[in-house]
Amino acid sequence: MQIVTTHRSTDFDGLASLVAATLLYPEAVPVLPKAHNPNIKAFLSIHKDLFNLRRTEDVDMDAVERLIVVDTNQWERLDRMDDLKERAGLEILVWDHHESKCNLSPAWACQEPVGATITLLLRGIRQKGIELSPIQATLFLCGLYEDTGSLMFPSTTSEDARAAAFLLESGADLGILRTLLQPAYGQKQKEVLFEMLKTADRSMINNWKTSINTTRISGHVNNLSLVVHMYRDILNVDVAFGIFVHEENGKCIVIGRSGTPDVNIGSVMRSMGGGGHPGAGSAMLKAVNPEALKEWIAELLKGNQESSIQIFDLMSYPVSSIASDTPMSEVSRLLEDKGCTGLPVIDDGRLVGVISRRDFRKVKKKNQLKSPVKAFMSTNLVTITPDKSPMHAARLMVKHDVGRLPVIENDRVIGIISRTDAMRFFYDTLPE
Ligand SMILES: [Mn+2]
Repeated sequence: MQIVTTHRSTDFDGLASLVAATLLYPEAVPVLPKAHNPNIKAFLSIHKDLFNLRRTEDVDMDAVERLIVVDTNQWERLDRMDDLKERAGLEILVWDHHESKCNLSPAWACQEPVGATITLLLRGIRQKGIELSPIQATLFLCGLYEDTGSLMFPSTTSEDARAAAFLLESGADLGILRTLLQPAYGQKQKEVLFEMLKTADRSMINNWKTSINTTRISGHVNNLSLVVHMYRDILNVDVAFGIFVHEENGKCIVIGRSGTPDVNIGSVMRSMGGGGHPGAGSAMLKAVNPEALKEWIAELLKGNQESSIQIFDLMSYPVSSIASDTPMSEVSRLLEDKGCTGLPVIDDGRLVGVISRRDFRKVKKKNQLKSPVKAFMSTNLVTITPDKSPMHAARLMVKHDVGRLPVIENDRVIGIISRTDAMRFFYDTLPE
């Protein structure tokens, strides 16, 4: 007998991959974990009969010869499959997109870091020329959109987008999709969010605006990840963590959300025994001191040097600069020669202004070109320190509508970062 199963707290990608696997392995019986997410519950309440899903207790485990696991690669995340762990001759196949190290010892695995596991299964389905029904296509697209944030999460690959196109061609219904993916934000979630906002604070960790919030909850609250998502939005921070302490048993659920590519929530959560993706993840911890937990998260973030490129690595130096008594005609020639759009104005090593091509609009008469640059330069200085992130620089440039920021250390200009330098970082074309 063959069975296919997925992780507990099953989400749409898990369910979609489970159903897709039964198309690739028609002999396999789909086994759905007992615990699944509320929107899955809602989906199954209408569609259950279509998929012939079983529970672990309904399966004769002794007869299982092949186990197909989708959307996870960990024994711990399966529902009551421990009996199979030591089974001699059991063949295990894995389809998964998580980056964590697989502990299932599979005979065969398709493990690639695409946006959703369903994308990998669709590769197999298309190769075999299997046609999908509109209901299947809708379910699969739900999984794809949920795990990729409708193709917006940084983990999204071009293959995910092609898979979405294929599913739309197969009749996936976006109207139904919208209803299914509608997050369950109700009274309980609202209460938790309000509680969090009462004690919300922000701090800077490695130049990321961060908020780590501890809130006590009682009973079961669904969809805390949505609450943390909204919390991060409202506070407008780069990284947000919610530590939810169960009043009854002291268990802590940690949920993280990141809006900056610099912080990989998944790797932070894996250090805590949980899991997730670069943008989102969670971990469950047995009775621990929430204060200590908060410090632990802060430590992990400090150590998260994944891509902590700083302004220092991107800035240009040495800096061409001019003195404030340089005539405008000379400045114009310098800008032309150097092919740049602006220059810092420095007197005795100190930044006193910035002149850019734009400032030349203020020159109305030709003889004004004889005037010194200090008459036209802008003295409203926006600068940055070398330890800041490119994201920080980009924000300053947008906020103050400037194209370059002098980089200041100990009152001296040590470099300059331009919009082009920042762009180079975001588009990943850094020179080696
Ligand atoms: Mn997934």
